[in-house]
Amino acid sequence: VNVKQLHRTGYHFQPPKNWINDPNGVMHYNGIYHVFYQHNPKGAVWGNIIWAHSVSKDMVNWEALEPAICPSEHFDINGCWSGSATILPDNTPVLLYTGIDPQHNQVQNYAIPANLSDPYLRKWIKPADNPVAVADETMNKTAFRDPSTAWKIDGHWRMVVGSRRKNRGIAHLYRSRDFKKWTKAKHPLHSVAKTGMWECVDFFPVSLTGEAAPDASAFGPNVKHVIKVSLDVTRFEYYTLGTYFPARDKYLVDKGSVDGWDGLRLDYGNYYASKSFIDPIKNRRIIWGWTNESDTPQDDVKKGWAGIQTIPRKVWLDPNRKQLLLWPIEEIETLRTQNVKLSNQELKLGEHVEVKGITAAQADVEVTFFIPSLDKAEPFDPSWTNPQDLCGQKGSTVQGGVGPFGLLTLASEKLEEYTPVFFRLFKGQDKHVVLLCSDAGSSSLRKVGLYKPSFAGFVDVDLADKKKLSLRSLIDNSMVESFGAGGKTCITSRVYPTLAVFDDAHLFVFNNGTEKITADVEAWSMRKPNKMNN
Ligand code: DQQ
Repeated sequence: VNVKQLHRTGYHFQPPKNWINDPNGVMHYNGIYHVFYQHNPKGAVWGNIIWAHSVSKDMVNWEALEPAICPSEHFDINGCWSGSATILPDNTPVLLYTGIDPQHNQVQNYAIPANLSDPYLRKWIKPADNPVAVADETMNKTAFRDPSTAWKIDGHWRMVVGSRRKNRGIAHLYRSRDFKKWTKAKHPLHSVAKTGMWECVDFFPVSLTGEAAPDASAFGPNVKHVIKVSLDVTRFEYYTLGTYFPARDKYLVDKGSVDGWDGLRLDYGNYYASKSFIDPIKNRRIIWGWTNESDTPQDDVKKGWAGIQTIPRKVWLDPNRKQLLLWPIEEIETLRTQNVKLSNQELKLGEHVEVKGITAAQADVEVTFFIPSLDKAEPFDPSWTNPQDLCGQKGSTVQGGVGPFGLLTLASEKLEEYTPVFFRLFKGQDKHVVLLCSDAGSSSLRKVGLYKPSFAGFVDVDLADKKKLSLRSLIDNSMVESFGAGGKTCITSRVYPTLAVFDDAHLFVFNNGTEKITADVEAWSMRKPNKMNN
């Protein structure tokens, strides 16, 4: 095996080589899924940014096409940065993107397909009336980027562009009648003090009554709206739920939905610059996110590549109406091969039981943990407001009352290396508090040059009647994408084991709490897709 490729993923979206970051312009058009992405065609570090382009019929197998947008004009000569796709009512797609101009200012441009009868839309044209939006004197010209998908109400298109004024994060609102001439609205759609630059702002409605995606222009009593921002300062994504009033283009954040660094996240791990779109085929909204490397740029140069896209996730509103749910698209299950089941597996304090018979380095695992009693849960200290700190303090080897219990993914046989993904339960004021961790601390014997965070998030579940918790992890060589409680809390980790690679990787279920737990486990080997941009 090529040692350099030890940590390459088997079924996640990657080009054969070089750097990738944000997914761009994701869309479904005439039976084909398109993903564009930020790409350096010349190396494994960020730079020379273009829009690379791949197409798919199932979002599992991908065919790489020639780059869609590259620097060529005065309005994008220094880079073609992130943006979005909008499909116009006459069924023509338009891409909006940020160009870096000769002065290194950020301007907004559009591109249209050269030939609508090409099913793959290989070639894109940049019309001469670009740029369509530039920062005025009151705005920050080098912090003005990532135009959103546009939505249309009463004959007026709207889009948002991320920005900041000093340290205030802003989603500037633009309006247009013809999609070419855009005018900035007097008030931004939303802004929050002390959050810094807002990158890759996404704004979309979710249904109050089910999992189906409402039309991008929907508003009113049957929907809620989501604003998602990628915060440059923390490198995490946050969102709020709220109500959108199109008459004055006002977004009112729901009570209890926190704007900023303590707010809800799409993912509590290595996940950034996400972008969503409506899939009309299955009537769902799908979101893609970028997962960066957690090794050094020198490692990336040696590997020859850096960055992957997460498995696309379906996104909809939790019936509790307080948060979103995210779940890997069902198409990914077509890669499942050998399968094993453990039913009613008892897990006593200190036990770990191997899930044998699958390729543990490349697997999909679903577990339900049954908790007989919550009596032994440790008391929750209300000062524990940061889940990541809490996970750092109370790792998988720190014995608890109820939990820690969960999976040891990408584990070496004797547990010199493992990435635990686990729950720990606490007794809170009036409710139990559930913590989900994905802890890279023990993931690799390599001591220097790796970022090994103890990523974690709280899981908002009510354990009063059903004392069970579910966990799913998509394991892929250096990637562990986990979904707690049906997608309430998602955590993505990148890890670089030295022993737990290929056939030497193992998977265990474990419990390190005094309360005995039982688990139903189902796991599958995951095969490579037939086509991954090769
Ligand atoms: N990446 C792009 C920007 C965006 C940032 C540049 C987010 O457009 O703001 O590659 O990762």
